[in-house]
Amino acid sequence: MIGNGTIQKRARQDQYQGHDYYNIDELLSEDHILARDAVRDWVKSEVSPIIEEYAERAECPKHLFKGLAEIGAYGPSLPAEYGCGGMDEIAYGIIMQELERGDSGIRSMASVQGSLVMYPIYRFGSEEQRRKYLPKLASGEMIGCFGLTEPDHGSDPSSMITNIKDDGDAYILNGAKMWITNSPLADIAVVWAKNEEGRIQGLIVERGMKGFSTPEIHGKWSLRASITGELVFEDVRVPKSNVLPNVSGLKGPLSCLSKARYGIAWGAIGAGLDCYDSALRYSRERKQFGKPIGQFQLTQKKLAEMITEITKAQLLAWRLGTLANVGKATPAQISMAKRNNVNMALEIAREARQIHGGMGITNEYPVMRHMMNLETVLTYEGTHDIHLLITGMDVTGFNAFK
Ligand code: TGC
Ligand code: FAD
Repeated sequence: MIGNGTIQKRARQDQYQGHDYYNIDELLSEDHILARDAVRDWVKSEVSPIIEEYAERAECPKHLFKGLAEIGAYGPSLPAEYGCGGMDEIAYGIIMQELERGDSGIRSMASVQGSLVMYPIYRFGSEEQRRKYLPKLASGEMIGCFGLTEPDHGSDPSSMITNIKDDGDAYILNGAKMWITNSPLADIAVVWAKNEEGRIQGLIVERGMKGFSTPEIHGKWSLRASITGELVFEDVRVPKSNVLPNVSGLKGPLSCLSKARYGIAWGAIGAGLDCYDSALRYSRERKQFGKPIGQFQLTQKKLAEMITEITKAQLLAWRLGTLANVGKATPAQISMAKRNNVNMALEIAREARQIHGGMGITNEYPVMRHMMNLETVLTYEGTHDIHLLITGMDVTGFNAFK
C-alpha cells in the first residue's frame, strides 16, 4: 500500500496458493507433489523476499545458484549416477513451473544449466566429459551457458558464422554469440560452431581459454534478475577432447532446445498462476463504489477467462509430460505448448495488471515484473511466430522457412 507518499519496497509476504481447477493434482504422483512443495517452499523463502529488489537493480541473485542445486533444479530428469535428479519429465516440468512462479529469470538460471548445458553433455558427450562436468554442474560448483544465437543469426541459427578450423590436437574457434543467459558468470559454455565442411558441432569452451571473453549486455527491461551477455571467440584454441563427439548438424542444438522449450511450456504456467493469484486476492480486497471490485462482472470476466486459460495450459503441459515420459513428445508438440502457454501467461499478466489498477505497475505486486519477463520468454527459445510456423509446417507439410 502507499504510505507517507512512498511506495514501500516489496519484500513481499508471499501468500501464493496453487490453483488446480480441474483436480490435475490427482494425476500426479506423490514424488511430483513432494518435489513441487519443496520448490514452492524454497521460492517463498529465498526468491519472493528479494526478487523485486534484484529485478529493480538489474542484478542477478548469484547466491541462488547453489540453492537451486540443493533443491535439485539442475537436470531433474537426468540420471542420478551423474549427480542429477533421476526423476521423470513431469517432475522436471513441475519444478520449472514453481521456479517461474517466482520469476522467469530464476527459471532461466536453472533451465539453461540443466537443459542447455547438462543435457547436451549427457546426450552428446563422451563418458569422460559426462564424468568431468555433470556432477559439478548438478551441484552448482560449476555454472554453464549455451551459445547458439549470433548477432546476425537468431531465428535462423543454421546460417551461423562462428567456426572452427582444424589445428592438430585442437580446433581454432572464431566468432561471436549474442544474448547468452549466464555467460558473464559461466565457467563453461556449450558453443555451436561450423567446421570446415560447414557442419555444426558442439564444443565445451572453458573460461580462461585464451581469446575467450564474455561481455555483459546491459539495458534490459525484461528478465532483469537474469544475467545476459555475449560470447566472443578470437582464435580460441579448444582441445579436440572438448568437442561433443556424438552429434553433428543443427539437430544437436535443436534437440537441446526441445528439452528447454518443454520446461518453458510448464514454467510459463507458473508466471500466469502468480499473476492470477495476485489479481484474485486483490479483487476481493480492493473496494470501489462501495464493494469489492471482484463483484463487478467485468472483473469476473477477466478472472474467469484467466483460470480457464490456465487450466487448458495445465492440461496441455500434463499431457505433453506423459508423452515425454515415454519418449513420444514430438518437437512440434513441444512448440505448440511453448507458444500457447507463454502467450497465455503474458495475456494473463496484462489482464492482471488492469485488475490491480495503478498498483499493478508497482513493485508491491509481482504482475508487472512477470509481464516484462514474459516478453523475453515469448521471444527466446524460438519466437512466438517461429513456433506458429513449426505447427504450420507440421500440419500442412509445407516448410515456410525455405
Ligand atoms: P531444419 O532443416 O528444420 O532442421 C535441421 C535438423 O534439426 C532437426 N530438428 C530438430 N531436432 C530436435 N528438436 C527440434 N526441435 C528440431 N527441429 C528440427 C531436423 O529434423 C533436422 O534434422 P536432420 O537430421 O534432417 O539434419 O532446420 P532449419 O534451419 O530449417 O530451422 C528450422 C527452425 C527455424 C524451426 C529452427 O532453426 C528454429 O527452431 N529456430 C529458432 C531458434 C531458437 O529457438 N533459438 C534459441 C536459442 S537458445 C535460447 O534462446 C536460450 S534462452 C535460455 C533461457 O534463458 O532460458
Ligand atoms: P530475429 O530472428 O531477428 O527475429 C526478429 C523478428 O522476425 C521476430 O518477430 C521473428 O519472429 C521474426 N521472424 C524471423 N524469421 C521469420 C520467419 N521466417 N517468418 C516470420 N517471422 C520471422 N540465445 C542463446 O543461444 N542462448 C541463450 O542463453 C539465450 N538467452 C537469451 C536471453 C534473453 C534475455 C534474450 C532476449 C534472448 C536470448 N537468446 C539466447 C536469444 C534468443 O533465442 C533469440 O533472441 C531468439 O531466437 C530470436 O532471435 P533474434 O532476437 O535474433 O530475432
